[in-house]
Amino acid sequence: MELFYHPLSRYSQKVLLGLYEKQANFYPRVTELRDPLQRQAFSKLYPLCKLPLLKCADGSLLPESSIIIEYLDHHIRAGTRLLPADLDDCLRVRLWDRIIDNDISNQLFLLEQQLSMAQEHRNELAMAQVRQKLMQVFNGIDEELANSHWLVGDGFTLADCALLPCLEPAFTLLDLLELENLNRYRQQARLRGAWELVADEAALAAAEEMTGLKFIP
Ligand SMILES: N[C@@H](CCC(=O)N[C@@H](CS)C(=O)NCC(=O)O)C(=O)O
Repeated sequence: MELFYHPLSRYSQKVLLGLYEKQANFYPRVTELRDPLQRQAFSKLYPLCKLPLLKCADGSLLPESSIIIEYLDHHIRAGTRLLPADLDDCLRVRLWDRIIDNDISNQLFLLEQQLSMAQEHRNELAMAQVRQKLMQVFNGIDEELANSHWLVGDGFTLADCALLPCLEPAFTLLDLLELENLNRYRQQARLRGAWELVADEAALAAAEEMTGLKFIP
């Protein structure tokens, strides 16, 4: 298998986490979509031009982080079971996965976009609304975590693969320190071996960009 991804993309991190949890072998294909040549080459593979993209062992191509993780969970028996066998638990996992992608990850992206603009061009009202919605979702997650170790029950699942890449950006952009259960979850996430691998690669990529060691096209 080959994974086309970028270490700083949240949806890529979600799939990397799934791959490490499943102890899967794969060829890493770091793809820089800010480079016009790489973007052009990648768009021939996947015209919607979004990362991550999995090239399966049979050569077929699979986009969309949640679908990739479902594929991995179905085809690889080793490692963590990311979609529970029990149908009700599985539906809760899928529900949280959707909520996290739509109502956290994509909203964080909107906030980050606004913050990358000069102050006078920012839409402060829209930013406040996004922040309020995000706080609502994180309050719900905090309540959920009062009774469960990971997001859905005691086992690490697809829902956690979706949430972990959002945690540090969310703690940077929002005031989440008073959410006790979420803070406990954050500490425990930092100690998860698979996440450490993903976070280390992201930190290295961020440092290379900051120091100018890596040229951003
Ligand atoms: N729903 C997709 C979202 C993928 C996505 O938005 N990827 C971003 C990077 S995090 C991307 O490739 N953006 C490039 C672009 O839109 O040009 C998934 O779950 O994989």
